[in-house]
Amino acid sequence: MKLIIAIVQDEDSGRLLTGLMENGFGVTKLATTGGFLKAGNTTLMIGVEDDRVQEAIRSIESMCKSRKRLTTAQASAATVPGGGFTHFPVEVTVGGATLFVLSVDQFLKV
Ligand code: 2BA
Repeated sequence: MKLIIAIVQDEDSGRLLTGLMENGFGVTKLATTGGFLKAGNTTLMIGVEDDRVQEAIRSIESMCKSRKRLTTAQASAATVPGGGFTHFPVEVTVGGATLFVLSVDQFLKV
């Protein structure tokens, strides 16, 4: 068995959760925050039999879009005329999904 940890954007999470459940996958949803953007995202924990891992990954891939987000970066005193600090917008591309696939030693319900 494997545990897929999937970090997805909130906009994709509802449809993905429904799609995975309809296809017989067990899913736990966590509200999480990305370290870089410090914005909300969603982490799904999906316990999967080995022979269904690729199917789960394909589902995630098909339901998660990449999107552009604007954030701000700070320029240091050395690069700003007159010293001090300034902020300027930076565009980053987020997603579709960040996946970790872990081997599971034991899967128990007690
Ligand atoms: P965030 O950490 O909020 O990152 C959002 C997006 O910002 C990233 O999208 C990436 O495009 C950009 N980014 C992140 N760190 C950066 C940096 N040091 N410099 C420049 N740009 C940077 P994704 O790569 O699609 O990641 C989406 C979310 O997945 C992340 O949200 C984070 O919550 C998670 N994630 C990504 N890589 C991870 C890792 N190695 N370990 C744990 N979580 C990860």
